[in-house]
Amino acid sequence: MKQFLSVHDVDDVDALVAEALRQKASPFSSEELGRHRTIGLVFFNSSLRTRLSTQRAAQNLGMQVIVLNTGQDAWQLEFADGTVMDGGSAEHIREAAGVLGEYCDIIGVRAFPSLKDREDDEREAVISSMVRFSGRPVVSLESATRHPLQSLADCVTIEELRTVRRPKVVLTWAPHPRALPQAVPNSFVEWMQRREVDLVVTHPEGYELSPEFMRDTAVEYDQAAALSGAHFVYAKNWSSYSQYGKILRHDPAWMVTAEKMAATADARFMHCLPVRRNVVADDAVLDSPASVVLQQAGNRIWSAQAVLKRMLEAL
Ligand code: AN0
Ligand code: CP
Repeated sequence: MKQFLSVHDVDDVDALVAEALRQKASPFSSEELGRHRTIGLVFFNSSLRTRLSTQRAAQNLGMQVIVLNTGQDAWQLEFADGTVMDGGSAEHIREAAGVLGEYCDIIGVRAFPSLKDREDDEREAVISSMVRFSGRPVVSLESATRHPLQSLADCVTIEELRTVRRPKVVLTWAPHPRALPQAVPNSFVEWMQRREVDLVVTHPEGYELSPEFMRDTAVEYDQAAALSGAHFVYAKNWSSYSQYGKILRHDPAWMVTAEKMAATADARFMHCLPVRRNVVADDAVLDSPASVVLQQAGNRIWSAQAVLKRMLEAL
């Protein structure tokens, strides 16, 4: 695998899920593969799971890991070409990415959207500049529009826990006090489209995801109707795509509650984390045996390990 920016970089999703499960069963089976190889993880935004699970995955493969938190530690970067850099930015991405390419064999990047200018966010300036100017394979640690390592871990978790051949998977919008990206739901939808599941997305009007991601995925505006018969309930907030980056409502009626879970087909509760308790889902859901959020977070290691293994094999 030459890069991992979206599901479109994966030929065979089933095989990658199977690889992640093999890595989970035998974490150190490829510890020679990454010997004398270095991965650089570059964070433009906060992270707990992505940072630590990707480090664990790389270490299990025998790699060295270096981490750069650009916000606090590095020079402020310029992305636009042809600018006179007499403002706040001390370094251009052309040099910064090129330097990272000198130091690393593989580069991971996290860069959230501004949620201010849709076209600008969709250009994915940070991650595409890293691809262009580093000359190294790049793995997305969540870009402006996608979070593929999360979605792969979600596929692994559903594969482990499904009780029927073709489970009903419901992605439900949930309230949140801050404007969040569409990256997690976008990716979840495009990965689920490659799995044997019945996917339904439910959200209030105005929260329609981009048609580029949704394609022919079913939308049900009535949350109760969507949750009926669900085997997996995946909660996530996102800001509006049509009224780009806006919070249209805080409606607590969309929070996932134990009562709502009781009306499903004994569904498992999923969330990518971090989750705001009693806003997105109530304590009773998160503390119930139905919640698989920790298993899901644990699977971030094996997903990253499967991806890095494929990338190392292609070096
Ligand atoms: C981020 C988001 O919604 O994209 C990261 C989730 C993995 N969440 C927050 O900023 C709370
Ligand atoms: N789920 C996830 O990506 O978490 P972090 O933002 O903590 O990395």
